[in-house]
Amino acid sequence: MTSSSTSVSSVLTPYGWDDAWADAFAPYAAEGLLPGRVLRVDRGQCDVLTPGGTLRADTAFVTPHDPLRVVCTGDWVAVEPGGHPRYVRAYLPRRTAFVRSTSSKRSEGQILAANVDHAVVAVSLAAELDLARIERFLALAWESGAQPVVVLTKADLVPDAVTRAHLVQDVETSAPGVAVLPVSARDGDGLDVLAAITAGGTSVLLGQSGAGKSTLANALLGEDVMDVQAIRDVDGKGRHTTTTRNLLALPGGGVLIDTPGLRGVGLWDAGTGVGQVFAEIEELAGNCRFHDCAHESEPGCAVLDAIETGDLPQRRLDSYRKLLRENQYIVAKTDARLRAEIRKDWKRKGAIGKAAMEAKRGRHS
Ligand SMILES: Nc1nc2c(ncn2[C@@H]2O[C@H](COP(=O)(O)OP(=O)(O)OP(=O)(O)O)[C@@H](O)[C@H]2O)c(=O)[nH]1
Ligand SMILES: [Mg+2]
Ligand SMILES: [Zn+2]
Repeated sequence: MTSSSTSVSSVLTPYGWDDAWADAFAPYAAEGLLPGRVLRVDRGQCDVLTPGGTLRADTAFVTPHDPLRVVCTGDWVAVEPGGHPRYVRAYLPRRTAFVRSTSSKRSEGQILAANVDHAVVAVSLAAELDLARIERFLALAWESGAQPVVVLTKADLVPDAVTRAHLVQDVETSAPGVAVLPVSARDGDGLDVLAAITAGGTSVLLGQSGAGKSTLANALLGEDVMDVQAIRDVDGKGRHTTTTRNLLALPGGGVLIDTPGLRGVGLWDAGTGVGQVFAEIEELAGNCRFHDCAHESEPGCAVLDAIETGDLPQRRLDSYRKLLRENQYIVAKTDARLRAEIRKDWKRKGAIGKAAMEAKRGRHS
């Protein structure tokens, strides 16, 4: 018993394995399945780090029709010890999950990373800051259950300390409760602070293509593991250097998930996250005369008062309203879709059940 459990913990612990995961895995261990963490998912196959090494496994067994229930990088899974193909049989209940909707017009959820402790939003200082986009990423980051961090990359391109400090401050006002770190992979500035954060638990790097995520990953790894490429067009639309989500163990402890660039992120049932991004507005709202104040023209509105005095930028309130509206729209659409989805699920299960019964009967007769 000791030799196998020792190897389980010595291999998997650096990847985040702990007693709670072991407990959750116990029923699968009893079935002879192997525990592992998903390093990468690619067209129905995934690489899983197990105590015996990295295995390739098929994900088809784990409800492939629902994009939120597919196996994802960062998942802890129960995988078959052998077989052609070898299947992932289940994933353990996720502690956190970063989910976006693939487009703000449709209500399709997509899970980008599972079991993440730090959601690192990478924003390039080479381009003009888009605070609304940062707020949107942060809403999803908070909603995921992870602690968000904003990393302002390519700080070497803003050598003037005063300008740099202003940019950091602008982002800080849009990100209450979130650390904002200027870093340069080129000259190493700020990397130690980021490394201290990523040394604990699992971190995911998120952001637009060309933001410098993979360059940061390589800097934290101390070697060139991820491909890096110069941006060819300004908005980065024509180019995605990283194409899969990759989980990497860091030399200083902790694991890092590098992800392909995202053009944009649509909210996905992120009401709580939106509230956290605009914490100061929600706090002000507590002082409005009417508890259901819409902060539009009501008397005794503390939010409008703060706009009046300049304590709250109008841009923040506009952005808050926009994200709230978008979220309500997505949630309303999703409910209808989910209902249809669940119905389809029942039918599918019914069909599988019937097929299994028939197969059994065939075997026994
Ligand atoms: N000046 C400067 N350039 C950087 C820095 N970090 C990254 N770059 C450059 O930015 C470009 C894009 O970097 P990547 O690391 O490939 O960006 P990415 O976010 O991984 O892009 P995708 O994989 O497409 O999502 C490359 O040309 C890098 O050399 C930095 O700290 N300073
Ligand atoms: Mg990349
Ligand atoms: Zn109000």
